[in-house]
Amino acid sequence: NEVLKQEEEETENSEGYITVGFSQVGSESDWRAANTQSFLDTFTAENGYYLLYEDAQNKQENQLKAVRSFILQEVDYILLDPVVETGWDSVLQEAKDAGIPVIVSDRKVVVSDESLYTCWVGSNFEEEGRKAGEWLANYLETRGRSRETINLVTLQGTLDSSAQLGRTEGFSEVLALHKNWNMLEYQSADFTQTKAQEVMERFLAKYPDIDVVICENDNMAFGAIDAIHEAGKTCGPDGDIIIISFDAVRAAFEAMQEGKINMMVECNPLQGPVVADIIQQLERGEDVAKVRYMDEKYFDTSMDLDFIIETRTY
Ligand code: GZL
Ligand code: ZN
Repeated sequence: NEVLKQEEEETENSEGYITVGFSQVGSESDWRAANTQSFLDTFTAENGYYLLYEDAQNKQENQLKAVRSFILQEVDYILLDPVVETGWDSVLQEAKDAGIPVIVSDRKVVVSDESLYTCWVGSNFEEEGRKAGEWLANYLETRGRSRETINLVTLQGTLDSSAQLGRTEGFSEVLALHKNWNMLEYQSADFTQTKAQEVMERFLAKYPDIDVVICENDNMAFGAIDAIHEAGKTCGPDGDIIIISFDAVRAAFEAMQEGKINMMVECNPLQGPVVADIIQQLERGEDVAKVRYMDEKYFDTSMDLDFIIETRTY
């Protein structure tokens, strides 16, 4: 049956394309749009790929269906951006049994057996959270506020997503070092602007003195800013409330230039080329690293934002 296998492989790739089944979280944010575009721009026919793309609309059950359909279609690779970290063991076992490598990108899976996926490419979310905390400590220090009681609230992303877990955890490590920082409340706004505006309205009604809002993505920062303005307060470097955000999409740069956001931690969405590089390595029969971090930095109003914006593609 060696001959049969050989023929099967040839027919599978007879048209010469590498078929990739991509199960994407959804289309909940500007970051997500840039992330999806990066894959659509990379996995093209002229680059030798046939991409099957499924938007799960933020629901894990849609992702399980998509992965199972990719298995039935006998794709060469499955690319999964998991909306939440758990609940993947059985479907990944099915992919493994079908001999289809699974590459995880952006958010992570937590599985009983690490061999259920080939590798993960994404951001170091804990580091992103720490960067935000360290920046805040420095910012308050330079403004002579390191002894003042600082009241904070956090707008969390989709609960149990790696971005939410890591950013909350990373920031809390720095929070623990500052006895005068008082985290009033955490609440998820699911990475969306609409939900964030509602949650922030509730925070503003409940807490008369909020000094800092930690927004676990830019779209939630936009919602928080709208709520703050509606409450007759101001935010940003010259405002009452410090806004810290994550992603650093173009619209957030614009909000920062308008003086509404103090600092944002970049989360690099351009994972298409990185995943393609991994697939090429696998095609050559090479081993790939289990974990691969994206390069990313942070931005604040002390930087030359006009120049930085010129250099960015999203
Ligand atoms: C982060 C990604 C998050 C973004 C949000 O890598 O998973 O999901 O920060 C997006 O904008 O919704
Ligand atoms: Zn205060």
